[in-house]
Amino acid sequence: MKHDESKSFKECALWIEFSLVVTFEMKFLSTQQAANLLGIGVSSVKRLCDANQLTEIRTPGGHRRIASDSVFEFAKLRSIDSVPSARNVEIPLTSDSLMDRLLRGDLFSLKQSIESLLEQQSATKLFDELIAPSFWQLGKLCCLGEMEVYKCFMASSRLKEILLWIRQSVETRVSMERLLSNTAVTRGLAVGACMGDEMHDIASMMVEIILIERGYSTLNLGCCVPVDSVIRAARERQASIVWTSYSLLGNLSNVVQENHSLFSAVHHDTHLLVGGAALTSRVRSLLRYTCFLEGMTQLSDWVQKDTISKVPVT
Ligand code: B12
Repeated sequence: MKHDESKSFKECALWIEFSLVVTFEMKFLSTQQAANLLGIGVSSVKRLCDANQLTEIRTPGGHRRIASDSVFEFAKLRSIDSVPSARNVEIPLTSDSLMDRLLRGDLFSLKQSIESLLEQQSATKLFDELIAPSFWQLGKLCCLGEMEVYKCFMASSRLKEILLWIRQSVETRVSMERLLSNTAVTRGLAVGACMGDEMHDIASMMVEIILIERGYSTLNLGCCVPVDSVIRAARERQASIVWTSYSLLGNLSNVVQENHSLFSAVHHDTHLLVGGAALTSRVRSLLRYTCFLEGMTQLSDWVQKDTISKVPVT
């Protein structure tokens, strides 16, 4: 009750502020002003303009100006549509809007959008076609100095929170399915780690989710893991898969050495799956592994083939 009252007070305040700005101050707003009023990001405002949901004109210099009454109408329509405030506007999930929302810390509504997306399409597509490209773009902006590097840390840790949440819900779904079909067995254990100095562990978290979804139990050791620990975990737990991911190669000869010890220690009983943008064809020619995979869709296909090849021929 208390929560609702404070929420409606906040909404009223927002609307009063909104109406004052719209009525007395201006007819056209900058994209930033429209974004502030709607509680969304600038790139989302631009997308709404492109989708003709907001009316825009262009200044002689080519900048967008948004008609304030179209912003007003948009916010009003959205709140009538049982959306409690203009802040909760459902924006289509694209790699731009995803990054926008991660940077704004809009995790609650982002989770809602991801949840509805995962009802229509696979996690592999979400990972390969939305999340990965939005982080590549973020990397480019940081390199060009157009984005503060601390924002990259911020977006990454928020994404990791979302990935943990996806993992949790995939795990729950898989164990429910197992319970309903009365099958307690998994396809085996997969052990994963980013080794050496590697702390880019987002792709590795995605691998874990896809493997859980495909019926494996997993042990993700995280990042900066010494190769000996990976070997021990794989052997003691009799892993059928070990996965590693490489975004940044520090010392190439160390990376090659670690990879060779891992491969020779486990390859008799275990598939070594590797991936990551740092594994160029030259680097790959120096490494030993069962399979190099470019993304989650390829991983999913590989798992499928691996299972088919294990089906006994009668
Ligand atoms: C996010 C990020 C960070 C975050 C990492 C957070 C985290 N916990 O992961 C933070 C801010 C901490 C960071 C730090 C650094 N970073 Co950084 N970072 C990035 C960034 C922007 C995104 C990486 C990412 O997570 N992408 C999302 C994933 C999903 O995409 P992906 O890795 O390509 O994976 C896809 C496929 O390759 C494949 N895949 C990958 N691995 C695997 C494994 C398997 C088994 C399978 C099946 C598939 C698979 O599937 C994925 C989905 O399609 C990249 C830019 C870029 N272009 O990648 C730079 C980047 C990787 N970072 C870079 C650098 C240099 C650094 C720092 C050294 C910066 C600094 N000066 O401090 C440090 C180093 C930290 C360290 N010791 O490792 C460079 C590396 C350059 C290089 N190759 O030599 C990059 C490329 C940026 C750049 N253009 O310069 N970084």
